Amino acid sequence: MSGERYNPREMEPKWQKVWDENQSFVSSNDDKREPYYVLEMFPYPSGRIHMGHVRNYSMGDVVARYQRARGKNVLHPMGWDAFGLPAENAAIERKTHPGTWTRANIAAMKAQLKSMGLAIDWTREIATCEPEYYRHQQSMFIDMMAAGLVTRKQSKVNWDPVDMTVLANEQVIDGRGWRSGAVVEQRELTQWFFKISDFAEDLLTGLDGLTDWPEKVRTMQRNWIGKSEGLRLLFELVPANATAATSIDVFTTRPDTIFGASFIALSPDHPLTAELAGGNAELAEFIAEFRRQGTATETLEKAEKKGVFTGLHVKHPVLEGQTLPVYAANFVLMDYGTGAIFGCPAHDQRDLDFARKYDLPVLPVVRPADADAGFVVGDEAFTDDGVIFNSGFLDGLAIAEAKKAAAAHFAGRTVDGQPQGKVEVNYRLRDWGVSRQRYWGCPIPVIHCEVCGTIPVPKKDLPVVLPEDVSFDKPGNALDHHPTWKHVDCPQCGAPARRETDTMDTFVDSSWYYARFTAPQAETPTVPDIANRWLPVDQYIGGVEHAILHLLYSRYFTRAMKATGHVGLDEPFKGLFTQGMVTHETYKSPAGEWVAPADIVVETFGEGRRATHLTSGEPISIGSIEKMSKSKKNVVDPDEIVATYGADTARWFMLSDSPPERDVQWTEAGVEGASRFQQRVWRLVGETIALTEQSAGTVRGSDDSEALALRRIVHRAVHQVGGDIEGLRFNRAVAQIYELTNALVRSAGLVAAAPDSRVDALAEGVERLIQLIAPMMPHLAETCWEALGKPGLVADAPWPEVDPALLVDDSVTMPIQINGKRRGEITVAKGLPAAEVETLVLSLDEIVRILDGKAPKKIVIVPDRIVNVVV
Ligand code: ANZ
Ligand code: ZN
Repeated sequence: MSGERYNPREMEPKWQKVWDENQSFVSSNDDKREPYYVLEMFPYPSGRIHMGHVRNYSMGDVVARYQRARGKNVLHPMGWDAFGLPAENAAIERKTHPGTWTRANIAAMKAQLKSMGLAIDWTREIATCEPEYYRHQQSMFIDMMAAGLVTRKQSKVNWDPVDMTVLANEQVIDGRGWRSGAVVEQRELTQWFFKISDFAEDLLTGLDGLTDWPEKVRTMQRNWIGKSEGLRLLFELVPANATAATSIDVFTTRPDTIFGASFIALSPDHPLTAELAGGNAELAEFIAEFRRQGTATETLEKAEKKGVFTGLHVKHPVLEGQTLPVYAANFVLMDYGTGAIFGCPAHDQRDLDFARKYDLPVLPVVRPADADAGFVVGDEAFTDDGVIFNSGFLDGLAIAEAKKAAAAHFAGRTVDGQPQGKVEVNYRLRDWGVSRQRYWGCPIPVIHCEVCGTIPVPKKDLPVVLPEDVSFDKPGNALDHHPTWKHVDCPQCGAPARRETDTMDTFVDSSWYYARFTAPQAETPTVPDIANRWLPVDQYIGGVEHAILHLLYSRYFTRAMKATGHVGLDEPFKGLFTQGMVTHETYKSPAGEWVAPADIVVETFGEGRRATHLTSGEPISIGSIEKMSKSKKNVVDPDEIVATYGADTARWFMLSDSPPERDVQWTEAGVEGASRFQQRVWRLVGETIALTEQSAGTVRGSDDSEALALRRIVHRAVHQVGGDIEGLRFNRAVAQIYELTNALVRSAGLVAAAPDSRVDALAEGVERLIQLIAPMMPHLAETCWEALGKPGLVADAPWPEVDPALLVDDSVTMPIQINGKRRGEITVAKGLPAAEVETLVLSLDEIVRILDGKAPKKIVIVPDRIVNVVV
């Protein structure tokens, strides 16, 4: 075998077949070994895998293979997040069915994933678009309805007035419908919600226990839940009979700034605003404009702060005889707090912008601790900590104390027969609207009957299956347009009734798939005993773009499944890892068009690099390094990489270059380096086999400190690579393996020069090396394992044992001086007593030669330090 190059194209399919036939990665629910569940976020079947997938799945695969070798019963499944809008768009473009497109994509991507040699239990594969999956989701929806976790309420949707249809957020481009180009409006529709806000506090405190999650993800979730403790404060309208209401209820987190209040602002959606708009054309126009603008948080934050005076005033709650004007303002949202605020421009930037525009007073009431009473605010609100001033009974207090004092003050007063101030906790987290007016999603299993109302589909009638014969000729919800599908008899009274035509947000599908994997063929959504044994997922790996919604929804859904008896736990993911992106240089033609890496050649000259177009020969400019994306064409196709270099090379490179949480730059040189390493390992194995054969039957040297040194290196590498994989420091594991390989190659050279001395240590070391690379380059490892004559598959071999004695570096090297001159050195065990060191020194060839038969006059030994011989 030696001398032949390793051929991944031949070996990779071979081993994939062997693993398949042996069912190597099929995990049993009855296995008594300790379970370990590793999961990568399942892909959307867009058509082809990209390098980001390769990186993500390579990491998960290393963990899966490593934990298997550690003797765990590993669950490592794969599935498809298969519902969603792109399939409908493809159906429109290609005149096909969304299911046809989706299933073809799944087949193509599955073949690609298989070519990567992933240790996946494909018997557990699920696709969320199949009735075998979504029937269980419907069943849980019904359970959740019964448990009071689901509600129906009015909510805003994007409405395309030309196509007469609801649009998904992605279908609104710069405020216009993607197909009609019409300006999108906001409309109120009755929609289905999961009452996730009931779980706000629990989802928040639960984060404290997720210590194996990145801190930044926990922070993002905390901010998203957005707990704020504040005060509900009533402001009396003057005169009292100006409107039907007699007071305005605001929510504030800063009651300490009440003396700095200069206006009240209502949301354009506030009922009082609507009431007043009846007699106020300017206000009515303002509301209409606000509705057109949309309520995406980003739009709101960027939009200029604007408002309209309503004509109303309220009594200043602490300054006798003064009043505050009431505005309607575009930066106050109806669905937070009470939809009304008091504005304190000196200490809130939005209020300040607003006050400057409408010439309202800016009265500072908090000053920096080192400022005096002359402190004023310019264009920037003062929002830091400080001392209260200009504030009557609050003067001199710190903010926290002033908040308490203000709360106590208003609790003791009444407006409209109620306490003027009430302490209240608010959460930014809104209920989860799951209704989508789209075809390609899980039908909401509900029937609307004129007599009985809205009733769940009886479980025996599940699944509610999507009709196959749909047309996408008309814009909007093809399910709703279907001629017959929605017409059913009421399961309760038998009268003609109507099916719900909303389908579920695809985030619902991905909120419980990890639980379904534990019993993917079960007749119930889960088998609780089995789910509880596998869950929580020990290690979840995916992109940071899912840090908020997917992970929060999954955490909620697990709680909802617990409440309905489907699982017995709260938190689905024990460990979370968010990997960085794969980047690549960008290239542009002289005409300014993006050019793909595959279409160019790059030459290096000295320090510089020059790119030219492969076919046209045009000079190509080399641009910045960006996340791989189709729009910039800076992508490399995993299929091509696998065809050229093999899957192992791609996997190795994805793991090697940067820490896994950071971005990794794909370069030609990098892949080639990985490929060369593969050949180097293969050559080393060949040499080792030859050396072992040559030395068979020869007598090994006894005292062999070189062999011991090599064994130390090997055991240390085994130890460290294991630790690095457990800590998900794949790049460090790779670096350790490189070092080990270097040491083994060096040692093989020495053994070849002086046969038979260290050959056993070398053989042991190479065997270990193969085990260490097996999680990362599994095909190469199997090939080497077989060549080394090891029985079975390396995929089934236990992780090598480490001899702890070989881990501690317990030797010291002591210089030997003869008559004050350094003449040699000796390596001995640390702390070896002087008498024993003396014996060893006197037996050294060199010393024997120098002494030439005479006894030394004196030997002085400082243990672990130095040997002095006087002759
Ligand atoms: C007076 C005040 C003075 C405020 C001050 C801030 C600074 P968080 O912490 O995010 O909960 N607010 C209340 N409801 C609002 C709504 N529906 N739309 C927009 N803004 C709203 O923010 C709470 C603060 O945001 C509240 O405290 C209120 O303004 C504003 F120097 O009240 B504050
Ligand atoms: Zn009925």
